[in-house]
Amino acid sequence: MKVVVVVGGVGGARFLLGVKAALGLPPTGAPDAGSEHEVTALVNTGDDVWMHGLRVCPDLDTCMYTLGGGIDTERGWGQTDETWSVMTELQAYNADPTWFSLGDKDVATHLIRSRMIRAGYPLSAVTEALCNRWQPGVRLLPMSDDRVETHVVVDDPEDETKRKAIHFQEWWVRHRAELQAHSIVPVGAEEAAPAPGTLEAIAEADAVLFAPSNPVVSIGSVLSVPGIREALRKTEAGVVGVSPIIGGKVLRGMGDACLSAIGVETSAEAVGAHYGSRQTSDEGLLDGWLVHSGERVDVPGVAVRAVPIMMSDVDATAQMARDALELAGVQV
Ligand code: GDP
Ligand code: FO1
Ligand code: CA
Repeated sequence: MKVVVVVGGVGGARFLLGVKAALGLPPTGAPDAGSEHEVTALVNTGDDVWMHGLRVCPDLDTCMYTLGGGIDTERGWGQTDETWSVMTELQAYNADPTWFSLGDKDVATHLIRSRMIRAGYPLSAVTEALCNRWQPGVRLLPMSDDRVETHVVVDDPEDETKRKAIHFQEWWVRHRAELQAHSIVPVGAEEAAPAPGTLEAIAEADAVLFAPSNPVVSIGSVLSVPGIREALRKTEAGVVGVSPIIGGKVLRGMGDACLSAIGVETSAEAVGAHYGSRQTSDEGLLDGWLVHSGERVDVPGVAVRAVPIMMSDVDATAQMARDALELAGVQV
């Protein structure tokens, strides 16, 4: 079976662990030779940023480290058993930005990526090379090889009459999303093309799932790449999303600030309606929407199912993935 999953970082990576388990794939490492199942993750790259001359791709790396067994599970980003010598040295030089930390082991990933990008390799090829080591067991495809970076429009702290756009990482990490976001813009998206293989994977899929990732800066960024929405609307596969919101709250992080910025309420119902129905609306993307047990949610034109959607462990997440696949019309 061919499954495509649209993902961001932590929420996406954990969901992918569940999808692999649901399909009987090993938690880490490559699928057994001859496995009939193939999972392709379309990963958000709007969080990507140049830091200290290094290209950092947080969501790709979070997926790669999580599925490769090397993630720091507490932090949710970067590698386990990290040390911070490079960062301490950079801080001693007062090297800007001092608010973004790169672990020593993580730096090696960024050195290789940056070297390959400077040598002219596209991000998809770089990601494939990095995955040769990590063996995530799913195909990790960046949403685009072109540079797309999410920026957030905030009040200019130096001039109250003005607004300015800052990189998503500055807003998220430095300001902890506490500066009011007037808008969130995927800069470069209009001129970007989907990475090679993306549209084919969607067209050939038996099921397409939206992970319970941030609807604005993870799923929204992937959808901002021209061609991806159209491919999702056209595919014969069922398209099913999993709500990242339970009981009117995001489960981790400051995702509610992103939803407010685009005028969408923090509720499973509002986010489902934001993605919309593939059947009954011109722009909508969903056939099915998975929400948490006990929630009463109505999204016109979309089959809503309420099941446990807390990713408390891999078994619970695998059951969620099975429910999502079933709603998409496939049997595992
Ligand atoms: P990020 O890129 O690291 O911010 O991660 P994602 O965009 O992939 O996912 C972040 C979202 O995951 C948050 O908005 C959370 O609400 C959601 N999330 C985290 N844990 C869970 C969980 O156990 N269940 C569900 N349904 N959503 C979760
Ligand atoms: N998040 C932080 O809160 N502080 C950091 O210093 C930080 C560094 C960092 C380095 C590499 C990486 O892959 C991720 C990193 N993150 C950090 C997480 C990241 O900024 C965000 O959580 C995501 O981009 C949102 O998905
Ligand atoms: Ca992210």
